[in-house]
Amino acid sequence: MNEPFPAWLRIHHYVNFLFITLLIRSGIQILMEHPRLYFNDHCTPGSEWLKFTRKSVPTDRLYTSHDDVIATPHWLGLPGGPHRWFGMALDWHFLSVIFWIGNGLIYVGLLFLTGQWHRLIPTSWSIFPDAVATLRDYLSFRMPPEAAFHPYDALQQLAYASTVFLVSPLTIVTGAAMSPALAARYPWYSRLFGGRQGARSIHFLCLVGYLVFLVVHVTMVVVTGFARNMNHIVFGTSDMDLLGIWAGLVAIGLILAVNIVATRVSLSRPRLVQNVTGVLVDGVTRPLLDRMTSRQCYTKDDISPYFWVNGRMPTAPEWIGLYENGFKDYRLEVSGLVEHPMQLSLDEIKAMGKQSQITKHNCIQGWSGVAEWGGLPLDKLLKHCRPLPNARYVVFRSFGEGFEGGLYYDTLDLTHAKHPQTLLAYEMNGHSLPLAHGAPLRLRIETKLGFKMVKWIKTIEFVEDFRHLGEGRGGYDEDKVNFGWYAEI
Ligand SMILES: Nc1nc2c(c(=O)[nH]1)N[C@H]1C(S)=C(S)[C@@H](COP(=O)(O)O)O[C@H]1N2
Ligand SMILES: [Mo]
Repeated sequence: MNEPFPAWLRIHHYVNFLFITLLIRSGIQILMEHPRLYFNDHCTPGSEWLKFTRKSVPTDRLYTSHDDVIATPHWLGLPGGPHRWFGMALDWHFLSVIFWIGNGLIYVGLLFLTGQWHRLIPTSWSIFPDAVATLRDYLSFRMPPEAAFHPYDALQQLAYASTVFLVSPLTIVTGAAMSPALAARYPWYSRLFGGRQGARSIHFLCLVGYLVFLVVHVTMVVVTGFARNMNHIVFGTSDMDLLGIWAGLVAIGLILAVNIVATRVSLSRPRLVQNVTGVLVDGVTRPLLDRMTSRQCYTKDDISPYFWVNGRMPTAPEWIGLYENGFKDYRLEVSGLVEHPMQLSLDEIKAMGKQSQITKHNCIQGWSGVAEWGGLPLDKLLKHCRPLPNARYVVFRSFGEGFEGGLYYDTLDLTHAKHPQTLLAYEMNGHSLPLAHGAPLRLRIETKLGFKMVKWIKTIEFVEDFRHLGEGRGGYDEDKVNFGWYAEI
């Protein structure tokens, strides 16, 4: 009756715990980038169902989502720290999730191949009344005799089964629903969870579920025959000696050590971590997401009453002079590897064409918002300026600086530049682009995260490679905050 745990299951258990710790720590840091949770995709301040900040959003001055960030301590976040380290938290989250899912699939596969599923999956409805009875015992602090735990009691079986077969899949599918590429291509998918914010909130509730599970699980392991339980999960024996406890503590120590090293290496060698995680994460996500085109067509009723702003307003006298004159003297410079370099006024850009679309904006920090954007499809501009055969990327440079100093820029490949919903937007919700949202011209790329959409565009340049620009990562936030260039998750 007290069947030992097979070796694969014991190994899986600790590998799983390692990745869960990495996921929880990086996840908390990601959450703190926009410490508000909603069940609506407008993210209007005040409509949160839960917030982790005391700050309220002022209405008398510009308040950006960058101002809302809460820095996480290094022991809590992975790697922790202010916004500057946020990209690294995403790197760890996505890297860990690949291994966590891989480990989970092996586990579930072996569970069914070896018949071990009998431990977890209830086979009789009596599980529910039995679980209630067990719960009543616990609540009255009556410990059942130790033998009652082998095999699992009803409550334990329900807790394990629901964590493995309900909470974990739900965490995965809601995580995926936050991908801007997936949500742009299949808007119905994120609607299943009540939109991006519903998915984000459920993803958070799953985190709470894991934390509760962890606390109860560890407590029960300790109070219901610690020595035997530890021998059981570490060595697969039912011995009563202390060896299992010590070996288990060593395993937990190793997991702690990996966490410490991961934090330290991230802070001291960020580029190294960015390169290694980038290869793996892009390798898995790019084939899935990079070919997706946006199929969004929201209606006027979907437009958000409030739309968060991000980025630092340009302070360059050149831009200030332009806006004081209603952007009449604005000239967009189109240069680089093109047959026809151009200098375009706003009127000329408008005369080249206009497309309107109502789409959802997804900021990497977590918030979203729906707006109607009007502008020139970038593809049309390409037909006029005619990129040369060796042109592979388009560089968008802003009048404005980023939060770490230095001009904001980003790059896009020609395929995405030609996407049907890629726009040089000069209107938002039927009016000319508001100053804070990027006047006179901003980019809209509807399958990617917000940071790719350069605001206050000054120049467009076609290049063969972007490694000679900035710090060589293809964009300001890629250079400074370690964001991934593809920006599709
Ligand atoms: N020039 C410039 N463009 C920028 C940014 C910035 O800091 N500077 N922030 C980006 C980010 S992170 C987001 S989410 C969007 C926000 O657009 P919004 O302010 O119109 O909501 O702009 C993007 N474009
Ligand atoms: Mo963003």
